[in-house]
Amino acid sequence: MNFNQKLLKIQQDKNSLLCIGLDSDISRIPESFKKSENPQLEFNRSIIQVTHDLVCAYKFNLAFYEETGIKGMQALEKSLELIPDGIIKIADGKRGDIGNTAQKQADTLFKLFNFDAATVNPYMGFDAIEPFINFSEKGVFILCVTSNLGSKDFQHLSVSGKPLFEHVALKAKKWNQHDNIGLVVGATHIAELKKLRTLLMEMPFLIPGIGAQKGDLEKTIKYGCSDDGYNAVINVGRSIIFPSTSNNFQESVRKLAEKYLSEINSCRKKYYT
Ligand code: NUP
Repeated sequence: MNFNQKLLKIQQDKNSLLCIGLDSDISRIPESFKKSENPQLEFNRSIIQVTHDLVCAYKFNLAFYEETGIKGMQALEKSLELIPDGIIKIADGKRGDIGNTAQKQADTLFKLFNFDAATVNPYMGFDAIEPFINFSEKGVFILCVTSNLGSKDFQHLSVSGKPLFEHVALKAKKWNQHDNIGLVVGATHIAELKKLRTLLMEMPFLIPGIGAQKGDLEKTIKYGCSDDGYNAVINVGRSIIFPSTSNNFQESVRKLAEKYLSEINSCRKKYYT
């Protein structure tokens, strides 16, 4: 089964578009985990234990594991093993490079770590991401409109009458021969999200920017899903994994994940039935 079909099936089976971002920033991990041999791993374990039934995916931003060196790599490897089957594991490293290097990047994430999907940067063009796309059972999310302010510096520039991000989307459509390509579209850019969804009705969109970055969840669901109310992967990181109360950590994380899932699902009911 190719990646995009696999993702859709998981979303349908679990009735969830929620992706939790395991950006386990060592400087924000609660003190109670600091005593353990590998705080990032224990922190992730405790989140996965209480949220795995609620999510379609977990996304790991690799920077938070690179920062802690060998221990970070071990935390990454072991955290991935803790995730039950039927959940997509996304490596967010925004990869892409000349062919032989990109091949190493893809082999590392897909073969060594066994991630199901990765984010890639389209700036270097097709050959820089082709090694990722060639893994047809793995997903490749191409940066299209990013959630940050700087997205306007290049992504919105008009090129041959269209913004650059639209060219990226049209190329992604063309390159999607294996049905395993998706786009990254920030929840902080609703007009662009709406436009992209009309251009690419079936393609999965990985949508960060909800919670800490203050993207509008209702509009994200309204404009970000395909016709059937699926194919948006709604990433929430800090707003779930770092609860503001210091009471029972697992209980707080569970409540936050349930809150986001229920908000997502009530918006889906409103716009897609
Ligand atoms: O456009 C993007 N915006 C963004 O925030 C593309 C991303 N990959 N991200 C990532 O999503 C970001 O690096 C972080 O890992 C996550 C958002 O986390 P949070 O704001 O929910 O904590």
